[in-house]
Amino acid sequence: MQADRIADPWGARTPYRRHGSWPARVDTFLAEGVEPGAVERWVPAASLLHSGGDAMDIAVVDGRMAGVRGRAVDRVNRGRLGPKDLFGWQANASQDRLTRPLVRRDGHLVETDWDTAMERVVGRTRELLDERGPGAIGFYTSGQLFLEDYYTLAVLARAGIGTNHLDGNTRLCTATAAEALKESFGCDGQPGSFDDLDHADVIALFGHNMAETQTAQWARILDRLASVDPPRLLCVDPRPTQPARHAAVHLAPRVGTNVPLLNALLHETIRHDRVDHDFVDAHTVGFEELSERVSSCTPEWAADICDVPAARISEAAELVGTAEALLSTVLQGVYQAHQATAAAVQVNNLHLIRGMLGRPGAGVLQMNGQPSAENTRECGADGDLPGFRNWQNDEHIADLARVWNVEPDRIPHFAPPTHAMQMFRYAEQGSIGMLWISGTNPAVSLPELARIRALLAQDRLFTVVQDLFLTETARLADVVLPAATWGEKTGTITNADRTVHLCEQAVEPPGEARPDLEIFLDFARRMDFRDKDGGPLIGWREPEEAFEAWKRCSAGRPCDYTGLSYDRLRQAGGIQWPCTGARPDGTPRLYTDGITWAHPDDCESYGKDLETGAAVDPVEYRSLNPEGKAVLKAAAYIEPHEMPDERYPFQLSTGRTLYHFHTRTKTGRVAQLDEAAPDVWVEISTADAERLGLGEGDLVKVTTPRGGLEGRLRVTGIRPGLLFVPFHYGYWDTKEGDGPDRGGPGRAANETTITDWDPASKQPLFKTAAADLTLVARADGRHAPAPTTTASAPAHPDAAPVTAGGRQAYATQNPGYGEAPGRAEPGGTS
Ligand SMILES: Nc1nc2c(c(=O)[nH]1)N[C@H]1C(S)=C(S)[C@@H](COP(=O)(O)OP(=O)(O)OC[C@H]3O[C@@H](n4cnc5c(=O)[nH]c(N)nc54)[C@H](O)[C@@H]3O)O[C@H]1N2
Ligand SMILES: Nc1nc2c(c(=O)[nH]1)N[C@H]1C(S)=C(S)[C@@H](COP(=O)(O)OP(=O)(O)OC[C@H]3O[C@@H](n4cnc5c(=O)[nH]c(N)nc54)[C@H](O)[C@@H]3O)O[C@H]1N2
Ligand SMILES: [Mo]
Repeated sequence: MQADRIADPWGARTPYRRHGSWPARVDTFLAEGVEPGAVERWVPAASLLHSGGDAMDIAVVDGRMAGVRGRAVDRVNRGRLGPKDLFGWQANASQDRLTRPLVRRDGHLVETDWDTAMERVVGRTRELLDERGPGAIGFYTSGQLFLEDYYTLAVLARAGIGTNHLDGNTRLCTATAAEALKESFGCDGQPGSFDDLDHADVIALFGHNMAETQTAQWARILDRLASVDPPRLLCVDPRPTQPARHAAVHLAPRVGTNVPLLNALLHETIRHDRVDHDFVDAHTVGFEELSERVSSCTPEWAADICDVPAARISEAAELVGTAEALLSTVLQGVYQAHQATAAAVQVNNLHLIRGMLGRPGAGVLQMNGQPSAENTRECGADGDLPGFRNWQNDEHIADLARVWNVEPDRIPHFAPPTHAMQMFRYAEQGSIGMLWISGTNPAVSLPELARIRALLAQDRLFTVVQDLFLTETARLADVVLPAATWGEKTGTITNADRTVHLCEQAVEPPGEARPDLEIFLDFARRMDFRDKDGGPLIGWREPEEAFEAWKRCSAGRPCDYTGLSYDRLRQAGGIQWPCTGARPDGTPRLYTDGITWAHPDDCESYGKDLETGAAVDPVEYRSLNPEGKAVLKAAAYIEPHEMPDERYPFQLSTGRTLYHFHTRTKTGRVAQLDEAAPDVWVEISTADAERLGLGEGDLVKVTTPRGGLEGRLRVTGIRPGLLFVPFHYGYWDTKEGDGPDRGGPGRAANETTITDWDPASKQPLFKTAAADLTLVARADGRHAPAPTTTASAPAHPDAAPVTAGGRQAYATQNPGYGEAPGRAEPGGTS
């Protein structure tokens, strides 16, 4: 069966009942003119364009990628692929891929060979180490490389260079997920499983537009909704997302007010005594204080702050309070909003007091966003130590030093690992003299872009950028290293429910582009990093050897990989960690039998004060939680730092659309996806548009104290008082490669966002700011370049043409194939 998968992003329904198994449906897209029979090889991989880990096979014809097919036997997606995955791979073959290293000479980036480029990097590293020490060097990496890349980077940065300045763009993405898990459970690690979607009777989505950002899992929910015993949904989102449209209760709070809303849900749960007291007594500390702190947080109190009717809050409380099996998911509407960690922790609290944890259907998904954000965290390529080790615990440092065969004091642990926002501050001030950026485009994705551009452009800062394309960031670099990517290199990625997939190399990278692992290993070799016995610090050369090295580092920690191997992953497909000799099939859910990693000797973190971010000291933690139970941590509401006023009367939020990925370096180069959402737009509510006499397609300017952007207006069912802008559109045209698309800076959402972050997780606030809106020019028959299939659907259906992809977006869907999950032959039909 063929379908236009731009017009129908979630594809055909395959309904199934609660506790049933999700039927397979194999989605396939082959390039124009490629017949299924012509495919020479199907090479296994998993999605690199979101955190779902959707399993897929890459079609190879004549040594080139020719299409993709979902893998029916994999439990994560049962063959389904969303539009980004069906079409996004085509970007790999873009004409403007970087194929040779570049170095800056007389102000210009010019092509060179690898030796010259790497010697320049090594030369500058040595100079800075000699003159100023390891603290002058920083690494800013990604959530889109492979586990093997991150682990290697973590070893070379922390024990090779000896710097504390290593973080990922995961800081912008899942730092709050990690922090909330540490606060509640003492340790990172996703409690739930996607399989809980099959068993839950109530699913609550907090600030998570799953329909657009995890399309396969949303298809799973749609399939359950289409059956006779559908789950009931609670959706908390100020926009009319698809989940909101399907929800039994939709709350559209004022942005930045998740904490009071959740406190009211906790209040109601306790008031009606919908509490699992046995669970609370056995597995938690802090219940009395939590009860006390939320005792005044009535629905009426929250209604005022959140600007939603008290009656709706009571309905929501009833929904979550009476669920038999409650599954909650949390994402950027919480993590990037005001009081991020405090709010995410209240979701954990709701589950803990209701005993909704560790059994089918009852679980929390503190979601990830990026495909390998989980690996960045577990490998310690972010502001954590490898294997979720605790930087404040000397035993953990000694253990890591043993794994790496170095002296413990070689591993910086005098202070918490530096977070990305602080690293950019150090680069601005000059104390960081070299910044090596891999797999991320901060000149579009960090807040307050005018500042970021200025600091990256400084002469005194030596910047290395490792990417596929000459991005906005690469253009400001001193050395640009051309990387190979997904499909061109081998390695593993771990999705948001701890499922590890192997992605195998399908084709050769273009020109002289090299896998990230090779680049890091080349640097380590040239730097000649040694262990304490004079042997090489990093003894591996191949991805599989790096994976084996990581297994040794993960042994005995929560993210234990010792039962996994490339062969095992080839045979079985995705497996959820921890996976050990004793548990060779992996672990669907954590905390099935009590809380396991919160003991003072084991925990990754002793926690932080949610208001100030101050670290709890070990002695205090030990006395509070001697037995290592889950910690119920209360939080009071604090007003957002930037509230609307006369000058900036709107609230402004930013985020995603279904068809694009981040700064569009891939999706902007693919016709099907680009055409579905070709340029930035601004969403406004019907009430505000009417009040201001504005309409669909009007060109408007959005201004904040940091800067402004222009885009066409889309009038939607978004909550009044709020504007929404997608953050995908940088100031360089991805299609041309060498020229500003529409006159340079002026369309990126981050021109307007604020340099401010959550005190506990240090995640920047992309979702809560105050803004002004002015008319630039009337629509004159034009409409906003925004999709109609998603949260950006116009309030009046006729306001804009319906989003469709036409023939070029036709993909096959084969329902019913491969009913039982089993061995992962790169399977499916054509
Ligand atoms: N299509 C697509 N999919 C992606 C990505 C992509 O770029 N494109 N990126 C991946 C990555 S890295 C990530 S992190 C995820 C992000 O996935 P999501 O978090 O689902 O996406 P966002 O659009 O950032 O934000 C989700 C919602 O938060 C709501 N929101 C804003 N402020 C508030 C608030 O104060 N409270 C509440 N409750 N909600 C609020 C917004 O209205 C928005 O609909 O998506 C992943 N998947
Ligand atoms: N205003 C606003 N800003 C946001 C957000 C928001 O919601 N609103 N969301 C934030 C979030 S959650 C995220 S995750 C970030 C994402 O922000 P970024 O990570 O900066 O965005 P990407 O476009 O994904 O950048 C990834 C880069 O890596 C390159 N790349 C891809 N694959 C490979 C590879 O295999 N190797 C190498 N070396 N490079 C590769 C791509 O070409 C691209 O340039 O944005 C954050 N910024
Ligand atoms: Mo993200």
